[in-house]
Amino acid sequence: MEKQQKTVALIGVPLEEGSGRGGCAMGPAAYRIAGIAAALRELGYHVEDRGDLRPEPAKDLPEMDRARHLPVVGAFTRSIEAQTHAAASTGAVPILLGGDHSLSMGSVSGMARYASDIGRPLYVLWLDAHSDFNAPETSPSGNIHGMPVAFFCGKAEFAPILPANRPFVDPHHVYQVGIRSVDEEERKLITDHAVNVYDMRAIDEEGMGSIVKRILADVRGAGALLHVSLDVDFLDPDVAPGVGTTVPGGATFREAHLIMELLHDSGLVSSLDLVELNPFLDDRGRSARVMVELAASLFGKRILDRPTRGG
Ligand code: HAR
Ligand code: MN
Ligand code: MN
Ligand code: MN
Repeated sequence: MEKQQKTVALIGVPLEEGSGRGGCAMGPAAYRIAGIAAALRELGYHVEDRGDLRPEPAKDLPEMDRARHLPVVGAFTRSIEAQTHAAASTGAVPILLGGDHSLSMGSVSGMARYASDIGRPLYVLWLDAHSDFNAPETSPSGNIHGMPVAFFCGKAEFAPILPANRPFVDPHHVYQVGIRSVDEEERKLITDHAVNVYDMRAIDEEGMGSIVKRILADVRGAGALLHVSLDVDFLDPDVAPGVGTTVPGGATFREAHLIMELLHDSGLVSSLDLVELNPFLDDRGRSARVMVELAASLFGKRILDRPTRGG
């Protein structure tokens, strides 16, 4: 019998207004030049490139000092939510080519709606130097890319961006790995809401493999879908310099690949964000290529075939 070919939907999100600087809008182009579609086709997927989203700024959303460029970010959120939900509903795996991290307000909300349609919970694996759990009232910068986790958990609403009855993600179903930069008030929020945070010290002490295996066991046990959100600054700046918010002491090349390999083997991943790539700050395309290599590992590229081990 012929194996059914899995479809991957590439959704370009040229959004940088959530980040407070220019450059992330060039991200989708950089991923295409780095060969993301070919890399996935080589692994046997049917790849549909759905082009770039270009919504008009939303006229019904206000300009806010504490949530900068809300009409632009909100318009993208609506369009990303709809496109992500539509792609997942046809059985495809949506990959969001960012774009700054505010795009996850739309992608995760769209996946949460899809998960609720099919009666399953949505878990989120957040690979980032930052917790991105600010609300307009707590943000030191007013940049919305520091707020998406609070938004999709229903803990930050700026103005009616999505319908009030949208499904939220339970903060306790969010697993953050690689964290090393958290603002003062944000620290209290992630503790109060019981977000599962594995900071860099936890990775140093316990090892990436054992942490990720534990997370995947939780997801499997819950019968959940898993959305993965990969921020370039999760990686050490020596590995991936093409990002506006570098923080020293990040994940190594191998730690990042190991996560992707374990995610692939788990078969649990339903959707992926690649965010915060800023090609203007990159070193001859290095960060774009690393992100494409990581995506390939997540979709099954491996060094050698391995015997199936228990657990
Ligand atoms: N916590 C800071 C703020 O809210 C910086 C957030 C930076 N976020 C990203 N994505 N680069 O993780 O402004
Ligand atoms: Mn982020
Ligand atoms: Mn970050
Ligand atoms: Mn729970």
